Amino acid sequence: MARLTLAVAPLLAIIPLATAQSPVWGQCGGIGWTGPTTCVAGSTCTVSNPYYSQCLPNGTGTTTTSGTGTGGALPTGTSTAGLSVVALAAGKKYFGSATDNPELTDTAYVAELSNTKDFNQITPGNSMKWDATEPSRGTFTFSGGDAVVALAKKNGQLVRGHNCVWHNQLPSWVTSGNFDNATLTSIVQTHCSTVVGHYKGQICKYSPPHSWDVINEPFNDDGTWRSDVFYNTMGSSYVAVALRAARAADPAAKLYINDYNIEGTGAKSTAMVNLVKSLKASGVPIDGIGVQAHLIVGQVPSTLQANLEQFTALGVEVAITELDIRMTLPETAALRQQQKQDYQSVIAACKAVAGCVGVTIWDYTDKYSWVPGTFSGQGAACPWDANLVKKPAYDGIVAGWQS
Ligand code: 9MR
Repeated sequence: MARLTLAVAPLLAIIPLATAQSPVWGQCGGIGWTGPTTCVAGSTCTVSNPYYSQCLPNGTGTTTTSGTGTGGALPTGTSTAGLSVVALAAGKKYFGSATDNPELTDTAYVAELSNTKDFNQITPGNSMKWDATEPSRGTFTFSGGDAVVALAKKNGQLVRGHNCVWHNQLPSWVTSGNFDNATLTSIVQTHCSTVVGHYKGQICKYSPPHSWDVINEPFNDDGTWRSDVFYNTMGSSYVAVALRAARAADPAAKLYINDYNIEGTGAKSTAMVNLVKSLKASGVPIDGIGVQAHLIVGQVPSTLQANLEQFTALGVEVAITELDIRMTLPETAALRQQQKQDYQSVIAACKAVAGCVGVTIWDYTDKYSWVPGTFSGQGAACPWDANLVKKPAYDGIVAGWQS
């Protein structure tokens, strides 16, 4: 339990403490933290992420933890409809969550992740990436990805494969190999065909990846190509090379290009439209555009639905692949209510677009969200809080599918 309640403070007073209490805003927990794990009066130890807990001041609308998992004074979600139940009722294929291997030892977390009324799809957050699957050239390791697929199979959940080619989480043998075009082309082919081939599905409704983010984040925000080892060595040809290799390795998988900041119309979305058009014109296999949707409370783009429509008009499906909606901490009741509206808007946009096949949230609980570790002072982006209590966002998702 990373959160400590002030209600147990009197009990702690009789326990000899090896260390002093942390000050307001001080660290009070997290993996590897050996300092104090209690906070001075007037503040509460609150989980930001598995690596960092912080003493946040009380009385400012923060989750003044009760230790009972009720989310304190903040409003919570009340619906019991089931997020995938309502998504399927709306004609979609899935509602899912990202997950990650270290989280799979958390029994309470896994129990909810395995609740197929909420999630009939999961995405491995890290364990199918290049650094995990081909840490040295030609040596493939699938244990992490296999564990996620095994869980999905046990639960009867779909899997989205994530990902084959990305500028990030690349081993240095790829980034620093100084390969020429022909050699890197062969490396990309081998990587994508081996990884996608490993997870190739039989004719089976569940568990084998039913879609793959073959290409992840190819563009800069202004719509120009991202300068990475693939583009710098192969030009834009790496996209077709990877897609063709993936198609050959698993002809049944839906092949996606996935990116962020392509939720609304704009230069980056236009670049995606143009790329998909040119791939289709050249006969390169492409089935879908993944819209990550790492959004900010109060800032859901008003052109989201129109943008999804311009994507599906190209003859591909779309999916919301990594949805979360972050806020500047501390959480307040008002922010939670706005977040509920924002989740509802995103889901309603997917619902309204026939070719939007499903939505995946980028983990379901703030306990394991990537946000606080990347955006300082921000978080609370997921529909469940760090105590695995549903927030109003849950009800917003249900309302979106039922709109
Ligand atoms: O959730 C992932 C996190 O655990 C990793 O530290 C991070 C490293 O880059 O990648 C996160 O997932 C990213 C995803 O693969 C692609 N889109 C952005 C996601 C959030 O950073």
